[in-house]
Amino acid sequence: MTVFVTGGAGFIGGNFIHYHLAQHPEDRVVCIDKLTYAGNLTTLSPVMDNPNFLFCKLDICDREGVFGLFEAEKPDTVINFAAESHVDRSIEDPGIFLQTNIIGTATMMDACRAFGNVRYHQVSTDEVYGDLPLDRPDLFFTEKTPIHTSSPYSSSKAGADLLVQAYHRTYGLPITISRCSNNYGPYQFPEKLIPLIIANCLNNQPLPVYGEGLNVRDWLYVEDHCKAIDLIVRKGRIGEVYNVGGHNEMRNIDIVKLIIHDLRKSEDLITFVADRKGHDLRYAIDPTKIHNELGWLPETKFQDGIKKTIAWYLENRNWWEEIISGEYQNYYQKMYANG
Ligand code: NAD
Ligand code: TDX
Repeated sequence: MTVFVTGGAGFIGGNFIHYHLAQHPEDRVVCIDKLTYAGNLTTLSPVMDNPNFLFCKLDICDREGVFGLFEAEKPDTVINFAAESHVDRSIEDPGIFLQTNIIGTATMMDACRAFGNVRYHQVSTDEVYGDLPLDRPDLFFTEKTPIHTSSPYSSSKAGADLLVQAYHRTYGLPITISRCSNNYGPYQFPEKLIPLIIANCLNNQPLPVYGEGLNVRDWLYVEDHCKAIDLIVRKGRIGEVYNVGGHNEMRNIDIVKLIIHDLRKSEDLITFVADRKGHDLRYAIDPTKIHNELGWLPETKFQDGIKKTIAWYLENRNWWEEIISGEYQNYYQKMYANG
């Protein structure tokens, strides 16, 4: 089987490629990635020499390039991870989010249709459901929760998600969709909360916490997300949406303190900064459907996953130091200057 993985030089796509080649060594994996600021070829260096792996630098919005690659490689399955993924960047400049997340998704599905209705999986997000109130711990997102977005990022992901459902209903494209909660683990770009806090702790820099740090996220170790996607692609029902989440809700401030204590740093590093505009209060996934239908359950407990993640950032300083010393510095200065 030949699998196209878009966005494979990024955090989750990169972890997925490592997982897939280890679990299914008989498959051929072709990675399509534009190598934006978030793409990093070092993440893929362990598999670059694998004869069953091919890397292709390509924009998923480049119709001609995408159709050419389908013609040459004849994929059986496409898994679309490629996206602009950072909420704060979408608030600064939404345009590229609409382009990559919506037009890019349509382009990949058009190619799937043109080459014999290729099996397509969309990596969506729990952010399409908007948020839940902090004082209603009894409420969770199910697959039936209405789409109700807050940021340009989540709106662009919701647009893509709906388009995927439309291609199934209108053209019969064989699709599935996963909507996952917040991931953490190796190879996550240090603009996101957990790697940002680890990197700043290690450099004794202030730790920026938005608002009062009371917003709640439902954290899942990235490998558990990869397992869920692999299961859905192989055994999921065509046309269906599956929520993926770990029942592991935590307040941002508690995550920050946990990392501080693990690294034996001081809570004095915590700096409360201006809140994110439109900041979602709480995400919480109900994963009953994927559990009942496909037997999926998260395997990594947060206490273990966060230790593994911190150890990875300690052992792979080159990977993230190279990022934070480059162009990313300009972004960081702009975003956190008035903290
Ligand atoms: P990421 O930003 O780390 O990686 C995105 C990758 O996509 C990068 O390698 C980038 O170069 C590539 N890319 C961007 N635009 C492209 C384009 N036009 N053409 C080809 N490649 C392009 O993102 P991530 O955190 O790994 O997220 C992957 C997917 O999972 C996204 O679709 C995101 O919406 C979804 N998701 C993420 C989380 C999370 O917690 N990170 C949770 C749920 C869902
Ligand atoms: O410096 C910070 N300080 C802070 O308090 C940053 C970067 C974040 N935060 C807060 C905002 C959120 O409440 O931490 C929480 C997590 O923030 P992010 O890591 O930016 O993730 P989030 O906005 O929750 O979105 C993530 O989960 C869903 C991914 O980035 C998305 O791609 C995914 O769809």
